[in-house]
Amino acid sequence: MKKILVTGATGQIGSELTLVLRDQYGAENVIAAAYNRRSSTELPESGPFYGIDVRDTDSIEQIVADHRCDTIFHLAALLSAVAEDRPQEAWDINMNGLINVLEASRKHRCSVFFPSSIGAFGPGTPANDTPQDTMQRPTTIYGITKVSGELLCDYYYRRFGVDTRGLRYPGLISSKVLPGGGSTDYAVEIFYAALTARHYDCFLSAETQLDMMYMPDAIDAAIRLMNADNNTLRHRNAFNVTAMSFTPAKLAAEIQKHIPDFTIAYAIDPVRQAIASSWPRHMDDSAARAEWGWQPRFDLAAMVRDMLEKIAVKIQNG
Ligand code: AKB
Repeated sequence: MKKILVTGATGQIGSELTLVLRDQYGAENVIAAAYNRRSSTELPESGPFYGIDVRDTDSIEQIVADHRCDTIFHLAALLSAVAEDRPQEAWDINMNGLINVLEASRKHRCSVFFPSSIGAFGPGTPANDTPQDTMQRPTTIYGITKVSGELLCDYYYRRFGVDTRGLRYPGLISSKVLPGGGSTDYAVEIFYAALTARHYDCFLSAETQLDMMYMPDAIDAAIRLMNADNNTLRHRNAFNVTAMSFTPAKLAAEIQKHIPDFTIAYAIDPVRQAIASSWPRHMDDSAARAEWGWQPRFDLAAMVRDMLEKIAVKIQNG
């Protein structure tokens, strides 16, 4: 049976991934670690939980050694908008956290999952059908840490044989957890606004087109990649993956099919707009499909239907 450590376990991906892994592998075999231990009661109550700072080398190594972990999902990181506000801290957390995890993995022979992002691309990258292997010159500190992370994971695989694997996630949409400081957060906020105020002021322009994915697909992709046959992987660390690609206007129109009196207006945040405008509109994810069978389940219509149902229940229950 696998022994898994999840860092950033109380974050946007971690909160859901940890519970799915506990279901699949047994609660005692999935160790959750997070900086903010008070932001979840579900995780500490359902299995082993540690409050740690990923920049602290010793505490990561201690957990890996004590629990004899063989796999690490390293999710702890600052997202794009908050990283732009605190660039030095973003470099410190995103890069030193990763190297600590890679070092612990080298010493204890763990496999590592590292989430990269559409943020690893920049304005010089082809924006449509962005190839798997292409120019990467991001202009944000978040993107710089993601490209560096991809390269560092490649290096640990080639130099030390650490089984590192990763995905370039698009904007992620979850009915359970609010995102914290990303440039694609509008695609979650809009549902709460639609169901409560029937109106949303969007911080990106109507025509800003970006790749997106519903969280069940994002979790399935991470687990599927980590379980893929090593011999079929040619890219390993930074697979383009997408499930849908839309603009705020298109998302609003889809919501209006369910809530006809919903309205949207645009109050553009120049920082998040500049970040989003530097990212691809639609990635080519054929390498992920060919090498390990990536196949999303949710398109725009299915995601909107499910989000509205689930968030309505959440709002009703307070
Ligand atoms: C962000 O907006 O920072 C993230 C991402 C696309 O990586 N959602």
